[in-house]
Amino acid sequence: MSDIDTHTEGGTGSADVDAVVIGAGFSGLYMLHRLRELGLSVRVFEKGDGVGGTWYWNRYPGARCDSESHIYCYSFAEELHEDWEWSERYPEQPEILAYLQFVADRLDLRRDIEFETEVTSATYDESSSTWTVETADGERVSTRFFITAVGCLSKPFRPDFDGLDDFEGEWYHTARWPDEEIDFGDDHVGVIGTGSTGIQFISEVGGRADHLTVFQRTPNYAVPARNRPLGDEEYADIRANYDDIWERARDSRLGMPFDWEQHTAFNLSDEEIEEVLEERWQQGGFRFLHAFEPGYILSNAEINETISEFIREKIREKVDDPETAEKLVPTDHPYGSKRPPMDYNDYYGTYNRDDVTLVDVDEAPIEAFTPDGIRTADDHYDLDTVVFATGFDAMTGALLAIDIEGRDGQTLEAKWEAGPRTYLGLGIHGFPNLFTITGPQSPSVLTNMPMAIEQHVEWIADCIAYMDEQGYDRIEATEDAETQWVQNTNMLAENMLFSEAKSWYRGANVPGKTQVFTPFPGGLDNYREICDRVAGDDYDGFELDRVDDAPTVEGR
Ligand code: N01
Repeated sequence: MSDIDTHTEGGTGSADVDAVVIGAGFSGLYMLHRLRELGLSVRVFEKGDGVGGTWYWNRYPGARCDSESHIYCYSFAEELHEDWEWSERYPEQPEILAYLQFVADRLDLRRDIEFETEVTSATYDESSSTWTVETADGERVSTRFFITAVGCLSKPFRPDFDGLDDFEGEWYHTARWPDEEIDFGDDHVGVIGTGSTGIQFISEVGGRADHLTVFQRTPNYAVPARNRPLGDEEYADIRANYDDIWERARDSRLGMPFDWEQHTAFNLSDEEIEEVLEERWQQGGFRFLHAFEPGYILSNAEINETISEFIREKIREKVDDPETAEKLVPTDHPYGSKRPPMDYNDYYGTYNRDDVTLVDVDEAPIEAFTPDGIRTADDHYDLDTVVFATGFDAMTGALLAIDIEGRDGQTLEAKWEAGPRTYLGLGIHGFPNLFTITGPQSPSVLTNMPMAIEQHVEWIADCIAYMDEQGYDRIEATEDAETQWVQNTNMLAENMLFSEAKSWYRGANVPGKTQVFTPFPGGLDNYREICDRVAGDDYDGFELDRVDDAPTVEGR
């Protein structure tokens, strides 16, 4: 239970705290810090028993971040860079978790975080303009501001296969991995899913199990990450240039400070394009997506096909058996229209091993689990362990898992029945004083996440400071602004190649989910400018007002 006063009257005229934040990952930790700097009282509720969010839960073998470590961290405090050093070009899950623990300690954040506490509902009271947030153990806390920091990829998705209850082996979901080492030594292991997670897992576990069977529905374009230790000299150089690195990352489409060889390929011959791509292939990771300006790659079908074909050829070169190679070659979607995965450990070479089998479950779908394995439309596979690398109910799943009720008794679930509707991914009409960090229709997952998170957290903190300065109690996105923002996001997505893929960006991975493109695809740089303009224009598109029965927060 909380050590703070709670009140149960559903009260008017007072609130327990200024802000409740849900989640103690990258977003929640920084939000807590910024609000505290404003002198506000804050409670953070976190379901896990420690900080970390995504990096608390995703501990599967091979879990690593595809953003480079020197930019996959907070940029706001120099002291954090001075006292932290990443060991590799891409950080492994334990190292990211250790980083977030280090930040929580350094900023003394834990004292305001209640761990192992799941928020089940949040209800808005119009007369006092407060939210009452309720937890699974029945605690109720009233707050002026309700801020979600629940992550975009945090509600795991597991397909509902017949017979799973009868399966006599073990099964795991990568996003709920046990906090202990699993020895696959003598096991026949099956893995379902070949997205970013599956690709990391497969190349890590291939060769560590007696046999690994990969159930692939859609092949992907894995680009070599080219991970390596970060040397002292390289690190000194990063430290010396951090100001410039952050400035370029903030002012970029993807929140990454990488230059491109050429803005477009319009004036290049086929040979010159090939040269650019080969150079970027050698650099690896998201630098490959910067061979040309990423927005151009993601919207020009011709150059995209050239790049897609370049990767397809690389796959064919790496896989010995031509039939297996063709199964691994993606042809159903353009490169980048689904989140591009990274290859850390010779992913494609894994399929040259005798103890690894690729099964095409697009051709012959999984029909059911049996007591000793998986039955597909044309075969049965004996398995001791099955790993679901089947992803997430992305973007909206974690928000809708909380029973959120706004003005006039409207629930978020009802409002979003036909897909999420937000203004800037930050505010929702009908849900005053609710802020959604990296919410739907903000750049979030199309960027280096910490950059998008910092921009949101800082915007929200500035907005609350502005409201307090001006004496406003309530802020709500207008219906018009919201409608225009949703239309704008959809229009941008339709004009890019994203519309050609069945991706989790559009909710296509979860049966029955409304399919609508969810992140804002216009770039973090443009988005930042829009948000700054909105704030500079007295929060254009939001309605701000005073409330007669506005709450006071005790003890502040
Ligand atoms: O999930 P996914 P993920 N039968 O949804 C398959 C981030 N991430 O966990 O493509 C058979 O991409 C599904 O098949 P298909 C990153 O943003 C970040 O891998 O739908 N297969 C697909 O192959 C990433 O994009 C890092 O046809 C089924 C797989 O399961 C996001 O997380 C590291 C199926 C799911 O792939 C999600 O990645 C790792 C079924 N019924 C992940 N249902 C970082 O670097 C689903 N599949 C930070």
